[in-house]
Amino acid sequence: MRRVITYGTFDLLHVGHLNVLKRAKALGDHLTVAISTDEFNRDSKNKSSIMPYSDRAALVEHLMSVDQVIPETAWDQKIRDVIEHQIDVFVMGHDWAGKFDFLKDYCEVVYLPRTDGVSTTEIKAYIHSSPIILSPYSRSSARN
Ligand code: C2G
Repeated sequence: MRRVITYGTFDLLHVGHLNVLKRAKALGDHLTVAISTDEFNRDSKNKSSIMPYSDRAALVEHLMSVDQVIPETAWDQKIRDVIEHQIDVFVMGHDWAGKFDFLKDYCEVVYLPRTDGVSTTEIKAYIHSSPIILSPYSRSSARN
């Protein structure tokens, strides 16, 4: 079994995320996705997601391409993940090209083209430019 891993926040899941996950899975038989926790985003990636980790993980976990979701809690967990999960291929979008070449000592490293025209940042900017409405994540009733 050829095992693939990729990492990300996957906030406001969109087709760019779907494409990289589909393409990553096509490189093997089993895909593990390490999803950045809310704390890792806040403390280390200097980014905040609209959707909490629990929702982001649930959505990604239920995608046909994805076999397993694990939390990403630190930049330096990748070598341990590759070893512990017996990973053959590490995949990231091309915006990370070269950043994870140190993993070539442990597995194949593949950078895939990003999907043009869509990003969580653009979606957030569009939402913020729209009429003011409360985020459903700030209203407990909206979640039932
Ligand atoms: N992506 C893509 N096309 C887009 C948007 C994103 O291919 N239009 C890819 C990114 O290149 C990345 C994955 O989707 O491989 C997840 O993107 P993000 O959720 O933005 O993740 P990021 O903030 O890049 O975090 O340790 C690595 C980090 O956790 C990656």
